[in-house]
Amino acid sequence: MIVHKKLANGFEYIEIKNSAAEAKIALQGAHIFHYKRADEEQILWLSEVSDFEYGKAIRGGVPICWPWFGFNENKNLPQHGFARVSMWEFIKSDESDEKSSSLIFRLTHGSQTLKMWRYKFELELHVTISDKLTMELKTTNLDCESFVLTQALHTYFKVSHISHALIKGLDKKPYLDALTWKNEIQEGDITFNQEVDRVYQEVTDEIILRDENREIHIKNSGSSSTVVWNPWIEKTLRMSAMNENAYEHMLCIESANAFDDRKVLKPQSSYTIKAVIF
Ligand code: TA6
Repeated sequence: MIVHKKLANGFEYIEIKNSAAEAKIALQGAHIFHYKRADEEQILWLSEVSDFEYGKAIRGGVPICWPWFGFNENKNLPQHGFARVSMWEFIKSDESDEKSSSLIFRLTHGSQTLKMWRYKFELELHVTISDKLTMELKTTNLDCESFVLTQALHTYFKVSHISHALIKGLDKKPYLDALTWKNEIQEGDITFNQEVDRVYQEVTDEIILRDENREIHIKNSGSSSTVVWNPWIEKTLRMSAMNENAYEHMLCIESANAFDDRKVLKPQSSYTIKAVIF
């Protein structure tokens, strides 16, 4: 079942339910903010105090960072790009399989985007909601010149407690520590006892998030960089739409094309980044 819903303030989202899972996807940003498999705990974390207002990114779920990851050289432009605060078009859905629902959302250039980023583009998110959450983000360059693209599926995962969380699959990978701007090498699994904000490179294997007796797998394609982030105590206090203890129950594992993993798209070419969470 796929239902188009609207909050009292007019904020629109799509609600999806099938025999395998349920999800909610806002039209602003094609932002998946709820994904839950049947008879299981929520997999995505959503802030209890998230905004659901046009022009403000939802805090949690899977914000789409596009067409730049991080800050733009023009500091007047939004961090992580404009896609997540733009209104996307819900193009179509397919519910032919009772255990799987597929949806397509699209964003194309317009007067607002051209003011921030001068290129013509088409951006599509293909989402499949089943016992897996599959997200494919396809960028097509409709302009007459090449452009540089950095992006991320900035996925917030819910954890029982950050002290129980452990990330496997990044051992020996080089990473840029965004807290020190130093290049480091990961030693062993990632655990959390302080703020962590790292951009891993040369990522090829499946990443596993282990939380008590639960394992979540993330399989990426079209991406060799992964961002791992937990704001810990101090940064959480400075973040918008996060309760002070929010850091205890979330962490981000972001499938990205960031820093050295940036992409250059020639005119009429396309590039797809894909993440499967299961
Ligand atoms: O991906 C990690 C990060 O860049 C953090 O440094 C933090 O800024 C986070 O993204 C959230 O950014 P946002 O713009 O959503 O508040």
